[in-house]
Amino acid sequence: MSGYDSNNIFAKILRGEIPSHRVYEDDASVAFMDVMPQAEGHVLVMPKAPSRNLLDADPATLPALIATVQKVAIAAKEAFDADGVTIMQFNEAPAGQSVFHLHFHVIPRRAGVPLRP
Ligand code: D5M
Repeated sequence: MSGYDSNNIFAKILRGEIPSHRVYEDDASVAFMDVMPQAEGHVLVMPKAPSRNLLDADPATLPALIATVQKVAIAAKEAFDADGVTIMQFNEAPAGQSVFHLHFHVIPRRAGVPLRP
């Protein structure tokens, strides 16, 4: 499967057509709270550019995007007084992707607290 469907839910969030709780935004990326958090403070980071997933992304856009992931991870760890941060990213449905606009999960972790399924 390949290609980009501009009706995906994150594209609608980017266009402001559906609400989201944005916690960070710059010229190239947006971070917003996950509505099905696997731990307290679960944030999603996505590029504004229309990429289906990492396999589909323009490599030139990735340094800025991963820098945003790092910035959000540091802020989330601090804000939620976490002991660590899990970063997850899925490509295509068999690998766990359910929304087909590139995004990274940024999940603050507390010692001894497993992720919610
Ligand atoms: O994960 C897609 C993630 O997107 C999953 O954790 C739920 C989350 N999600 C779905 N709809 C919304 C809205 N409307 N706002 C915020 N978060 C949302 P994947 O990596 O594709 O498996």
